[in-house]
Amino acid sequence: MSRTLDSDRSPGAPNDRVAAAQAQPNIALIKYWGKRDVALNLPVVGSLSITLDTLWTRTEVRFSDALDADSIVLNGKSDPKQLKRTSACLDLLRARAGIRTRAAVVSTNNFPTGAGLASSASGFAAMVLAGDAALGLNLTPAEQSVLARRCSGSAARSIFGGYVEWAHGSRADGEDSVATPLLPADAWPLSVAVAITSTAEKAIGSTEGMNRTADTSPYQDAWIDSQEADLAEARAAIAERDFERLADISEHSCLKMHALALAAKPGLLYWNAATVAAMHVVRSLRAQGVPVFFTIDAGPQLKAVCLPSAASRVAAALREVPGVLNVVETGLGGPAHLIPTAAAAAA
Ligand code: 2P0
Repeated sequence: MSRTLDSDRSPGAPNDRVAAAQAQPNIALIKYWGKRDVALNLPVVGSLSITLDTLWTRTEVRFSDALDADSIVLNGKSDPKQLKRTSACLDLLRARAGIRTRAAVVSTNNFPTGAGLASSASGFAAMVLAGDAALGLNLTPAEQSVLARRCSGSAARSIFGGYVEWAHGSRADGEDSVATPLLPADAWPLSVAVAITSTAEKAIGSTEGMNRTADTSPYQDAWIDSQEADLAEARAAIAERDFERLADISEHSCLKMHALALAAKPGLLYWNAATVAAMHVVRSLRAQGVPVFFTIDAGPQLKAVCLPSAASRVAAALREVPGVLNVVETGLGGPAHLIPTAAAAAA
């Protein structure tokens, strides 16, 4: 590699190591909530998710000797609040490569950040893929999933497309707490309508919420004890393409996670009035025979999962709910993947 003067090493210097990647958010049907090891970010339970397709994060990672600090630009703005987690994730990549080089990260989401749409899942999955490629680490998807998990738990699942299970694992070092793909998206296409009821950043982030729940909720043991049966039920429903069975177990897992969090001290209430109104609309549609169920994460958005034949009816019904600001329709998508750096820059 040729040497360059420091003054030449602005973004784009020849010996910079740069790559870009896209990842999509995922939605857990069997929820992750709670950590068995905070430092290694190991979950107390396994979880099972679907990866989406039209919502994405595109991220460029540029390691450059010209930099004396990491930086993150999110949706066109420097974002110092995200810097600590970004640097921690970059540190894992640097440790793998045996380097100390700082990096500039530029990331764009085409959906609201921090409002329960799992921007940390797609964000850190994209960062790990781009960082891996920039540094030439040649990680396997499983290794990428383990690294992404350390950055944000649900990011472990966004490495893969379609139906994905993330194992809680039993090893103390966490190397077996990795996601694996269960079924590709096109093997059982489903549609998802995301009812956006607020674009504000949530007051209590998932990490803090989980830790508070583990420390204070009286239902924590029951949550952990019942998770394996829920996962087995969801796996069977997916293997049989049994929508009703998947609907029942998914709503159960969602409501159980929220019951657990509601019982923390102080209780975690992630829903607003429109979230609850949308839950009733989905239940009413299902009672009329429409193949649809809801799931809700650590935020006020409701995700209605349905068979593609019901997608337009479900989206139209959600648009009528007072307080629903917007409904985003999507299908199931593929794995995180590399993209040209120009595509990330243009995002
Ligand atoms: C999930 N959530 O399974 C659950 C359900 C939210 C509710 O994973 O602390 O951002 O970075 O590991 O992955 C959101 O939590 O938390 C989440 P960290 P993460 O999708």
